[in-house]
Amino acid sequence: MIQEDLERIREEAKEQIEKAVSSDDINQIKVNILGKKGALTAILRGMKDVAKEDRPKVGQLVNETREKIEQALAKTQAEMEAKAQNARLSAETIDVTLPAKRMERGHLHPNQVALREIEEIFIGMGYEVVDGPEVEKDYYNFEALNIPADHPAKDEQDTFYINRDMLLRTQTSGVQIHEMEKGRIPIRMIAPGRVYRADEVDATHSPVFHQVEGLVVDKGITFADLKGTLAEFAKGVFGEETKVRFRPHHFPFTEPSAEMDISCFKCGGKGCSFCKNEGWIEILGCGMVHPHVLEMCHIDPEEYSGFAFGIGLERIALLKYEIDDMRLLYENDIRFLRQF
Ligand code: 2NM
Repeated sequence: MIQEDLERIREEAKEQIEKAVSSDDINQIKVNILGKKGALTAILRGMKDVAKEDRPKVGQLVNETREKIEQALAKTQAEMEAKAQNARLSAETIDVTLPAKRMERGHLHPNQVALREIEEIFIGMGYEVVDGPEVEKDYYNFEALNIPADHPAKDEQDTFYINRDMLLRTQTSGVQIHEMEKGRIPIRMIAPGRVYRADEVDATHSPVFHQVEGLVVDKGITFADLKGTLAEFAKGVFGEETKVRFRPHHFPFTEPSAEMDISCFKCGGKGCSFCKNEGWIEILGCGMVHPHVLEMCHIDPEEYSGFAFGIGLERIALLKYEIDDMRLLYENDIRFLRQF
């Protein structure tokens, strides 16, 4: 009897669906029962043996059975999908109350810390911070600074030339020359920036380093102004108790010229390993702007005078943080930089 066969197919389908654990199982059941070679299809094929008048009724029964099985399959499929979705959601749950992962924080480079401090000190004394080109004319780097054509600093061994009259500045003095040429006096300025010299890298040298040069031009500026200003600078960077001394020196662009030492901030001047038993540490070069330099900038040396100085920024940073090798400043090792 077809009715009994259909009943049996439904029962079988029900059992199989109950056992199904995956979508694959469901699909397999679909194929087995409803597919081309499935049990239900076989019954449809057997319709030719059914009496003509019974065919509509039997056909309807087959269709009902098919629909019921399809509904049961769809229901189970949906349940399985919902279960899988819930499992995924609970696996992906995040606890928003957990503490956040620490963000890696950036650090100022020791050069930058030192520069900001130096700028603060000079801004506090009424100075302007001025910028200028790193690629400079020979004239602004050497000639206008009274550095003669045969001076050893001009040698290709020491200076990076771009061509016959352009070079990478070896000091920031060109910025001061440009400023003097503008003819706006008084001038109180510092020019911090990158400078280039054809040096081999070692613990105290680098072909690229930084200077902070300064210039004051006005009526009646004397060496006493220079001393007072640079003593203030030294105290600002190395502490109020810092003493300074000036030793005669020579620069082509200043006359007289001097080098300034500070009392050793480790031993207070008594002598220790840090200052190599000197009690003093050299920190900058300075002097009264050479009259010829003023003249070349159309400033009358009879009416105006000025002082200038040049500070090696790396030297200050190394001393301040007691770093014994300049190369550490350029390696950008995060373990080093984290300390500043
Ligand atoms: C130094 C030492 C002494 C200096 C001179 C000038 C200028 F342009 F005014 F002539 N600028 N910077 C100067 C003076 C630089 O560096 C060790």
